[in-house]
Amino acid sequence: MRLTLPCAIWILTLAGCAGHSPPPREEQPEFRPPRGILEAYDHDHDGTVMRSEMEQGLRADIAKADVKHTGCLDADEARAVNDQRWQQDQSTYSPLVDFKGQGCIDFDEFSATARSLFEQMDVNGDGKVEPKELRPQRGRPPSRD
Ligand SMILES: [Ca+2]
Repeated sequence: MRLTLPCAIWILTLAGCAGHSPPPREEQPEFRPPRGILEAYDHDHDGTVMRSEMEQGLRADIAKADVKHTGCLDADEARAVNDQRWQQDQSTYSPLVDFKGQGCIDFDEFSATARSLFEQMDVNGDGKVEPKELRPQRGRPPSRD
């Protein structure tokens, strides 16, 4: 593919800008990876989070939040959980979302964030997130074996 003239000019313009130093960045809040969400479910503190461990923890958490014992968090209950999450850690804050649109937060919706994080971090797919998966070394992806 040949470069068209406007495209070539655009590339030259970009190259010309590359010599300038970027403006100083504003102070960023400390970034904490969301692995803390999973680590909270390491009930026996052995450094490895089993899927069953996480599911049990999620069950306990929703039971605690479900103060009206309906099995589905209404707006008040969901707000209480969201407020608490926000206060605990703003950098990993993930609000409960009624994505099924049923007017309350059921266990699937309640668990969605932790479950998807688990899927991402369980690199070798063995149903547990081990220390090497929680804290992979910089520049090296965790091995799959
Ligand atoms: Ca694993």
